[in-house]
Amino acid sequence: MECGDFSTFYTLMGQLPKVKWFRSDLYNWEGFWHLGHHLPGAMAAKSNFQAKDDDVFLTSSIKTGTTWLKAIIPTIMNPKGRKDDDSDDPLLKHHPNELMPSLELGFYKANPNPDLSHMPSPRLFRTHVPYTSLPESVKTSACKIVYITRDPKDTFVSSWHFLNALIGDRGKDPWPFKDAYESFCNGVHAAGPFHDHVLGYWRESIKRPEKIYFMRYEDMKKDPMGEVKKLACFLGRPFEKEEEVQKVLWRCSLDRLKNLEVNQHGIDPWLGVENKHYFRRGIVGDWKNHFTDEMKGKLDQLTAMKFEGSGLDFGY
Ligand code: PAP
Repeated sequence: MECGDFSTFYTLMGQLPKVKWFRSDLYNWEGFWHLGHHLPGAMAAKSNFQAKDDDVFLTSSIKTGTTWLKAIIPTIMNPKGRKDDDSDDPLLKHHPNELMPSLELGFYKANPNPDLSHMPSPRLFRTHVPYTSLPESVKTSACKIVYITRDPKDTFVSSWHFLNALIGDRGKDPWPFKDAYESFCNGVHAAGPFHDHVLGYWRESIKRPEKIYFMRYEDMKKDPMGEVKKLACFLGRPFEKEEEVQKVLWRCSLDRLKNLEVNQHGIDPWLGVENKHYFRRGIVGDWKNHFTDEMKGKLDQLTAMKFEGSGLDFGY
């Protein structure tokens, strides 16, 4: 179905199950929860977006380290991204969100049928929609998909901080941690249920490894050189020298990005979110500063149950 205006999608959205997620509404579309202001764009993209064979898609649930890859993938794809001269590095002037624009939060948010013909190839996009809700041509064309995930405990903590930072900007009280945690464990979370999101891409990546490259934030933190080399090979842009890998990693490092003027003071034009909120601690195990033993046990148990037999785990 190709649709020329948003009314069809708003009508459909109005018929979907809806719950409160702190101060926002989430709608259940195709088995996953979506924020109301993201969903019509996701529906429009599913109906109208046409993938090209050389497109690259970065996919993830929220707060799994996507911003790191939003910087790394464009830098790998940019012929100048691994060269010594940093003066024309796009990251100096653009938040990583701009280098891999979102389908549902960007192009298709304002226009259900945007003209993307001006985009140079290879086009780089990102999306938080689950595998099942991707536009059909993304699944069937030869375009490549990179998926990144993260230990659900750290993912949850990161998203809790992010939401509170947005609310804090407006001088409101934070979301009680326990309430947010219960909601996450119940699968009620933007782009949730988290585990189902991960499993959708994981299973497809096993079936079609040449199509979907599955990454873990923890692996990136442990062996960034090794992980980025593998990623570059998957993208068809292998590195020739170790220094090139180091250059890409340095350009995309949290410390560098966090301190760039554009990221300290800029605002995401599509989301109205301050760029600085995408860069926080960037560590593995931040959950230890927030979880009780009981919380850890319950979420680990849920993860083990959900992932049982899939071959996937986060090494608790
Ligand atoms: P998104 O879903 O809004 O795109 P996403 O980038 O996936 O957010 O997640 C943000 C997390 O990635 C933050 O983690 P934290 O809250 O635990 O600190 C953020 O700090 C981390 N992050 C952002 N950029 C980088 C980077 N260059 N290197 C490592 N981690 C990063």
